[in-house]
Amino acid sequence: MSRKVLVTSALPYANGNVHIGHMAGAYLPADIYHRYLRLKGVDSVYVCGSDEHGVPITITAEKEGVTPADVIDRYHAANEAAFASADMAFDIYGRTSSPSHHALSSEFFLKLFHAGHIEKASTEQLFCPDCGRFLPDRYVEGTCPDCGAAGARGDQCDACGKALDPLELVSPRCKICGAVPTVRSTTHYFLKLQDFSGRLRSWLTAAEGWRDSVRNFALGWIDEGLHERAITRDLDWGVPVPLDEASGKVLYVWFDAPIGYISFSRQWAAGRGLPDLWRGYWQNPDAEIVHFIGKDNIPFHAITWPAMLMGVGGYNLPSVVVANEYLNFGENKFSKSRGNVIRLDAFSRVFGPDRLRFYLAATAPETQDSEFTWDDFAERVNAELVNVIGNFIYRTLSFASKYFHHAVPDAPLSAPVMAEIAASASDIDSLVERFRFRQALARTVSLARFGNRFFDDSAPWKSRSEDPAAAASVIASSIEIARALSVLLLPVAPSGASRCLAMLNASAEDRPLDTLGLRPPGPRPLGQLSIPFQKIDDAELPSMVKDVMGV
Ligand code: B3M
Ligand code: ZN
Repeated sequence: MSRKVLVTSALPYANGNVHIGHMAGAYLPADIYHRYLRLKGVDSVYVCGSDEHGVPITITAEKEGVTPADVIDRYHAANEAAFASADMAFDIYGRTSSPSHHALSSEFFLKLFHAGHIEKASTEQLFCPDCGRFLPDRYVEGTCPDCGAAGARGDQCDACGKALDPLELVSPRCKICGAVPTVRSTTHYFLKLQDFSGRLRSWLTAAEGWRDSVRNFALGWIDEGLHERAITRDLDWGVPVPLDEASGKVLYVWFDAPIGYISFSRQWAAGRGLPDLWRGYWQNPDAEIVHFIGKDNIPFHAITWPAMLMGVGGYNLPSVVVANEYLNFGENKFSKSRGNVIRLDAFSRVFGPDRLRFYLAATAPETQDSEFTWDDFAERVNAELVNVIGNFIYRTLSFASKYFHHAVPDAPLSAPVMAEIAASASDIDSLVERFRFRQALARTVSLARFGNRFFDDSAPWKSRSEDPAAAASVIASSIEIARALSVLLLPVAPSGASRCLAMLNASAEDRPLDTLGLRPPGPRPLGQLSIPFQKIDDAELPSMVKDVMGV
């Protein structure tokens, strides 16, 4: 049976446009991984969709004077389209407002409730006297009790990453009207995370393939002592708590959102007319679940969500939670209020998906934050994607076209070249399987550099007349490098890489990774040639940047 993997990316809130910081963190790495697995013949399914509940949605609706339904409809459609423009290969892009998601979320709540992992308790909560309502999560802001940063939200401090309860904030203020809240009591339902401390610890300790930073962060949480967390809210937007006694309360968005990974998988299966297909990923113990997230979501994916799965039973636990650091804009965070957010749709429209994907993969914030600058973007794309990779492929193919009848010459392949291709493919495989996409891409670029050196050193333009058989072998071997580069680049820059394969008259089907360095040479005719990756013209860059930032 072939290996089965379910890849997910964090579900973006449908309350704003996705930007390239999101793309670099939780989306592009997952898409590269999923596409790579498919090339390898692994049965990979990629699930994502909109997170449509919670305070982020209701606050946006209030700010804009529209309903939450208006907000989610608008941004769900916008984000799905933006991802498509960036060549994201989701198998499904679902919505947590869907009835089947609500149903599964209620089922999860009831199972945990009846198993005794959820308890009801009365609790103190911040209440805004001016707005006349409770202030959950982001409805309140104040100073972080831990690190002292201003502007910490009721649910989390962005500065130190600490998850918070609104009551812990120093000098809290109502986010909507600025009033100083009072404390009132209300009833809520609490998930008893402490029930799972032991199992979480042994699961985290035994899990393979995790980055130390992620594992240690989660283990640190457990060491501090897990306690019950409120999983309901006094809001009128969300999944209603499925108990008569709890009318007017909804499930906390972080309770229902991760259930979306399963409910969307079920929707995907149903959409394919095979309603049980999802079970092969979620209920077959040999399958792998790989969650890609930004680092601010670690507690929810490495503690709360697995605890929920343990409590409900019958589902696979995540195999790996891959959390990335942040991509910053120069030295600053991408931030809407600072006006430096680079929207994904605008970027893809102006520069095309390949250049964005290549650059974000080449500078991926895997082990530390990385910086985006426009100059570095243009320089890196021109130097590596265009001049090293694109140029090698194009010079090889145009030589074959001109001097070898527009075909792959039927000549023996160079043994050192084949060995280098095989070594690159195997290095890249182990890097991708350890989620080191940045190094994997660097290895691809180094194969192209090797190709250029081989071409230069072998000087086929000389041997063409002096020793045609030698020239034929150089070109046939170079074409094998070009084919390997095109295949290895498919997960990163799918549009351009597919064009390269078309020029090579080769196909990406049939587990092409297995054939790298193995396929016997032609004679095969070539396809129509064109420049695979266009250069970014220095003179045009400023107006292109303006175009991207102007939306
Ligand atoms: N929507 C948070 C975020 O977008 C949240 C992720 C949910 S993943 C289940 O950062
Ligand atoms: Zn208020």
